[in-house]
Amino acid sequence: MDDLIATLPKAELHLHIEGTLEPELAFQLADKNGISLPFASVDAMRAAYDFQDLQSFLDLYYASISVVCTEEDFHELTLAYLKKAASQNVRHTEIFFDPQSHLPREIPFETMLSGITSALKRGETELGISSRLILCFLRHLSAESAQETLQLALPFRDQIIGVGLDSSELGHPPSKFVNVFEEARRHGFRVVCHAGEEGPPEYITEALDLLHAERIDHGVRCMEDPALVERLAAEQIPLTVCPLSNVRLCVFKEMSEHPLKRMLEAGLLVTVNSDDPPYFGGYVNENFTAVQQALNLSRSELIQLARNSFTASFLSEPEKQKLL
Ligand code: ES4
Ligand code: ZN
Repeated sequence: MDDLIATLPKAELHLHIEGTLEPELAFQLADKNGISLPFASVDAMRAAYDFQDLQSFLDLYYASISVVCTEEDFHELTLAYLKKAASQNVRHTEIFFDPQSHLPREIPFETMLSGITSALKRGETELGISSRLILCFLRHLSAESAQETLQLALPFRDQIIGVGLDSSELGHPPSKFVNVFEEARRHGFRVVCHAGEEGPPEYITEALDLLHAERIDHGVRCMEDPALVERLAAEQIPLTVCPLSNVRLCVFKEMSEHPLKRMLEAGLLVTVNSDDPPYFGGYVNENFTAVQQALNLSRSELIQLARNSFTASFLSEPEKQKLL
């Protein structure tokens, strides 16, 4: 099964570039930029990846990214992820970035974007991995702050395929961001939204009906609402599921309780993704292996999941056909 997982061509659709920072690179950049990390060593940093919930992870995630400062740093971070993804036979990736976690550190929008996009170009030419970029608004911040961020992105509209919504879900429903998503859609951005990770199934419905999300990130709590499952299946709304993330953030106690297999059986268009790989214990293949073993997925279910990842992508139909 591990051979099949390793050799299947895959697309990754739920990956935060800030969340790919490996402790080794974090210490290297901290040293270079003269910034101190609250850990004595790489091992101590890794040992701190023990989370009670989404917020305890986010606190560490936002603190750690402070070492990524220059265009070159963003380039190095992104290229390291692309190399890892390519080594796991990921052929296409749609990457989130969080401008609002860098703007307060006085990093210009153009600096982060140039560092990331120049690495994505090298990914295409040197590694054969195609990519798209999705700007995520931080939902614990205000709608006004999201609006300001969108304005910064408008001159770079051609380099960013869509917008999403991430960070602390509870208490920050999609409805808070109706206006900014409306404007983003007017400018032609595609729309995705984290919903139903820690938040209730109602947030998934809001993401669909109020933000016009085309894809739901996580969405696992839809399983609490049979009518919603029926709708998601009928409309074939993709759900970008991150199994190791869900277990490490205590959405489910153990992998054997993860609903991924039941989601497939319900006819949902689910995909497997890594979210923030070093924090949660693995890249996309480790996520496939973990669910395969815990849920006893068949070869045909693994193949279905890999196919779904291309179907659910923002590639054009001819591009999908070439990769499938
Ligand atoms: C995230 Cl797992 C998760 N959920 C919400 N927002 C995030 N940002 C980075 N990882
Ligand atoms: Zn995520």
